[in-house]
Amino acid sequence: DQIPVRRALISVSDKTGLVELGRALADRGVELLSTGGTARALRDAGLTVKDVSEVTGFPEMMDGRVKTLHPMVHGGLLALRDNADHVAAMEEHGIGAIDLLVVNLYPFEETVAKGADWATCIENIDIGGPAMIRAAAKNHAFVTVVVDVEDYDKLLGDMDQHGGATCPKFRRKLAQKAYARTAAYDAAVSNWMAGALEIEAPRRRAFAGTLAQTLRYGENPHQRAAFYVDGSDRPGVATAVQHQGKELSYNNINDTDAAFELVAEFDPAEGPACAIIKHANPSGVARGKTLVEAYKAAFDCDRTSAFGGIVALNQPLDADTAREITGIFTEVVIAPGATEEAKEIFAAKKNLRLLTTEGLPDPRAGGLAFRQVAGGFLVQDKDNGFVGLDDLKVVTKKAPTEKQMRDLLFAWKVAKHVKSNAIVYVKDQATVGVGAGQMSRVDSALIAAKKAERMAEALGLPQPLTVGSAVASDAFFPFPDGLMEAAGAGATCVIQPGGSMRDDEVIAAADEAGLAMVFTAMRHFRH
Ligand code: 93A
Repeated sequence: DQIPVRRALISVSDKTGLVELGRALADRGVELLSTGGTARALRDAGLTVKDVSEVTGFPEMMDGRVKTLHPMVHGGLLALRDNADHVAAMEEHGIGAIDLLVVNLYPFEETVAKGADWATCIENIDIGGPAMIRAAAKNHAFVTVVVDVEDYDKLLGDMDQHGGATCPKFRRKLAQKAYARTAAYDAAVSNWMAGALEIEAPRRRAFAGTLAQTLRYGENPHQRAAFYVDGSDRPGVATAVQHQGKELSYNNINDTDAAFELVAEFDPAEGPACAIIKHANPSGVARGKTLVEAYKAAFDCDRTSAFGGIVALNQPLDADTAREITGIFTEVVIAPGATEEAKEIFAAKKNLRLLTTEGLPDPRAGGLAFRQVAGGFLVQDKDNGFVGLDDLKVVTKKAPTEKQMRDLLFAWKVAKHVKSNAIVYVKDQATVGVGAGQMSRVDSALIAAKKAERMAEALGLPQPLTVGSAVASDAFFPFPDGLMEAAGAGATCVIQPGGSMRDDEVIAAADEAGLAMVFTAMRHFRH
């Protein structure tokens, strides 16, 4: 049924559009009730408002912690207008019906994002607001509840369409949105506490996200999609500034994230690095003396796949690199900044998206990773595992040289970001073959080597760059066969977790082939 809006309670922290809404409601003959600050803002604009404290007969107290938590308010929101007992109770206690509730909550998420202290965050947990929202949403058969500034115009539109009343369908939609808001709000509180108390993924219990953007479509055009953000200020695709080009797609966001998280493994203090991503896997990753050299070396790993790829840099984009990147079709470039000259070079390429961030994400920072399955979703800690030189154990007769060690660690960092089974060949701080996502480790080794052969042909090299390379495997070699495949491609040293039942056989095979091999004792599955 259509319910006329005669009496509204407005209590908002974000006062955007408040005066316009108040005036529009007053023009439509709606009586306005408000809490302290909201009432003041409306009065300052010349509107007539009744204070909630006048309705409750209680002053706002305890620093505003108790202002609307009163039967005069909650009775007015919750009473069923078609229930004789409810109506009698209203009459007996002088409770007036509230037909419209407009609330937006204390800015808890923004307060946390600003890095406020514990006490300030606690004080910004809204109690009265969510209580009213939940009450009004439950009673949406009679009450209209608005929690989003964006819905003010829609509210007025619906009222105008129905002679000052709202229609049931609209109220139901608003009620659904209202519960989404209070659920996300409480999840944000719980998540903030979980973060501060360092509560690990399996004990989190609630997960927060806010709708940031509705996407044109999902992984495929027939799938609808949206981007939710968790409010963290981690540099990355969610917090980046887009300088040009059309809106990012679902796949763009996914790949840009993969690219930036990977390139962030390479400390910019140790020199420039570049990662090029296709379908969430790297087609090439390299360091260079200059950024443009890093880009070229990453590109040379697999020029075919780099077409239409996503480029991530660990240092601000400069003009030389910008010029080089525009040489082929690239979807997105993400970097911790860009020079004005670089931006100008990109400006000529209308379809190329440039994203810049404030710094790089910390690959060792904690966080959560989600995976959906039928009937639920899996949650785990982000893979922020790390192995350094001191963690490596040489298991073969031959030990890697210092130069080989550097390439092994490089390959290991990349392998962490390649879909399992991952085999990564590296030479001179650049990938020369990446084998991703195969069901058998042997096939990943084979594919990576094959791609290196093809690149050697394209570049006119006498032999594939896998000859004399370092090779990484994201998990142990269960049998010597995968290792032998890598040796056959010319790898001379190997990094892998170890821990297979047949480690002895694998080590013996490595010794026989004259390989140097190190164990990390940590694996990096990525399925
Ligand atoms: O501190 S509260 O949890 N206690 C309440 O009873 C209460 N009622 C409304 N916060 C409460 N509110 C919130 O006050 C609203 O959700 C809104 O965000 C804010 C509006 O305050 P003002 O009108 O004084 O600016």
